[in-house]
Amino acid sequence: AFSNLYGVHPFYMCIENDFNAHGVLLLNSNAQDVTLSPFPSITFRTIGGVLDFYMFLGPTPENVIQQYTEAIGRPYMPPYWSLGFQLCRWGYNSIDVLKKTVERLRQYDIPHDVQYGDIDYMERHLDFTYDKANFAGLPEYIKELKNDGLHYVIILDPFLTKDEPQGTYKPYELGEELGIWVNNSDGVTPFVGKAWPPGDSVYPDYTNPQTAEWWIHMCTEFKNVLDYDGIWIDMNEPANFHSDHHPNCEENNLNYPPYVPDISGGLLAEKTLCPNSKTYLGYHYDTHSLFGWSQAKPTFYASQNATGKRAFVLSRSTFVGSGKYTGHWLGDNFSRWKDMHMSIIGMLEFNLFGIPYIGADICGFNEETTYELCLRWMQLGAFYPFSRNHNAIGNKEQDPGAFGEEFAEISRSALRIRYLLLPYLYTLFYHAHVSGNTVVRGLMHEFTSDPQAQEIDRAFLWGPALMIAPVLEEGARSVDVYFPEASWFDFYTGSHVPVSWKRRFVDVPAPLDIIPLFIRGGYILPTQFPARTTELSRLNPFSLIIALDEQGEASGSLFWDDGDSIDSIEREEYFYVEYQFSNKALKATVIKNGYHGIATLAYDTIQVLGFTSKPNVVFMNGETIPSNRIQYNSNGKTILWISVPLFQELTISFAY
Ligand SMILES: *[C@@H]1O[C@H](CO)[C@@H](O)[C@H](O)[C@H]1NC(C)=O
Ligand SMILES: *[C@@H]1O[C@H](CO)[C@@H](O)[C@H](O)[C@H]1NC(C)=O
Ligand SMILES: CC(=O)N[C@H]1CO[C@H](CO)[C@@H](O)[C@@H]1O
Repeated sequence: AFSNLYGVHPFYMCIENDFNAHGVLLLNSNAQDVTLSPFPSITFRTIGGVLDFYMFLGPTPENVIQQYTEAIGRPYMPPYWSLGFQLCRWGYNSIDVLKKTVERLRQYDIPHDVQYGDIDYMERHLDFTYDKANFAGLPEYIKELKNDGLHYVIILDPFLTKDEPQGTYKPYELGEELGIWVNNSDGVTPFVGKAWPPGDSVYPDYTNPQTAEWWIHMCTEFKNVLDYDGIWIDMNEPANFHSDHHPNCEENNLNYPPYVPDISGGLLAEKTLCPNSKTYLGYHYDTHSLFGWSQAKPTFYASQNATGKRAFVLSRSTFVGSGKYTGHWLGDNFSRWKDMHMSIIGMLEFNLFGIPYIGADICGFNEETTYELCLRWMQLGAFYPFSRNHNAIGNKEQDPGAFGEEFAEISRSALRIRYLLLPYLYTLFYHAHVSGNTVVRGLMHEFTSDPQAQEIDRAFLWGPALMIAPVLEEGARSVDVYFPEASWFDFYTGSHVPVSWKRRFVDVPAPLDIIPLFIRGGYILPTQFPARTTELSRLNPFSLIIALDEQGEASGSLFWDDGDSIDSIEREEYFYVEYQFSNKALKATVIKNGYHGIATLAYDTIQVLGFTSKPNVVFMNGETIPSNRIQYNSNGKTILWISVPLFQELTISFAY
């Protein structure tokens, strides 16, 4: 039942009985089993390499991940556009279908920032080509999308056919000349496998620095053909359609070791290369699990060098430290309710692994989805850090424009909540990048000593402050939500949830058009009015949602920059403001004012959740706010309409 997936992360975090957390890494890339038993105990059983253990002492779960990512590399800062909604499918099969799909999202005004091409955009599945018959006009269409504020991501596979007529396929011929393929055990002839392209394929050995140069060169050259913004690297486990039945894989201890960990198919070579093939760093036996990792870094620089902008890389295979260069999606899942639930667990895991840019294929990849599953998945997926609807070839369409008016409307409203909250999400990525925090986290990170919270895998948090409790069952119109010890506010109404709900599971209504969301008292969330793309939403006014805790206090921060230039943090070209609410007053303190684009941005509303009565007077920077600009609702939600530049220091006090 348990077998290998796409990557290896020999790391765990443990919360002890005294609620102190620690983490352990076994930095080892060989094939391995990890077994848990109820003693409690954990057993690593690896068939090679060094027993290189690292301990991270916490004591909190967030401390463990900060320490772990300090050791392995902190996550990269994603471009702002890559936090927008993304659409893909394998098997548009023609540019007309692609255009129609994009057009219906536009018709329904569904937020849409990124469009993908899967392998069917290529000519006969050859990397660095596009299908000039079925996708005639693709380069021009990509320009059109970009003019409309969208971004375009291409897929590239890590295998190249060696069987094209001589003189017609440069990527292979140049690589052959450079001698950069993974070789057979003789160290001179390339290992040959079978993958998507016609004929047989060779595999670039990304552990070789020369391969990295070749790859960056090919990607940069291809940018002149398709004006892409990011690169999606698939099949980099690496995948081979042949298994052991092929000529290679001689009988020896590397190919057939005395012990084989629990691998699907029971062979190390199953659907991949022979373990005794040679890479620059050593035998594939030792480097297999590093293939995707070694490809991520040169792809990061390829994306950066080709576009001149912040890199965007999405990799299927990952290893310890991959998060410095790439995001990840959870792979080829199925359109099943169970897989939707599992995606929350996968998302929480990859946040522990230092890869917070994570999500699953919304609506499911394999098999046919259904209206209700896909709709509930659009709602959940609106809260994946990486939010992409993706479908497999041959399945009926499942983009949010494909199911008619009601579906489109509900998807649109979930995505508009995402877009509203993007400044908060982007700020969480800033904290992940500079301090190593998780972006999405389990309730146990914030409520560590609550045994119930440790068990929750059906709800999750964005940072410390937003709880997402999706519907994960067919036909359900309510969700059993656990409320740990804190003040919680209903996101939609701003009402305080009853004190009696604390430390209890409560059945919360969730009609088809609602995903239950709760804001935690004690936090200030920066928001921005949504739009169809982030290019447009980034121009809109900002707001603050101030959710008070029991002491009437709250805090938060906002990170902002141009969203897509390289190393804006390292070059100090950013804006950072901290918010503090106490003694009935908000104070915004600008810590860093290094981004010139901040000048045109302003706050237009401030919302305070949790006042028990209407304030008599409100002062902003010493001046009285006219009473027609203050609205107090009986549920305690207070709204102020203001107009203040973002860069200005701000003090707003409420008098009774
Ligand atoms: C693979 O073979 C080529 C010659 O075909 C050679 O130049 C290269 O160094 C070899 N690489 C490895 C890692 O064996
Ligand atoms: C291009 O890639 C190389 C790595 O090969 C990197 O050192 C360099 O900084 C990159 N240049 C730009 C402009 O991104
Ligand atoms: C085959 C496969 O990759 N299945 C994955 C589908 O998605 C779930 C959750 O996202 C994973 O747990 C499965 O491994």
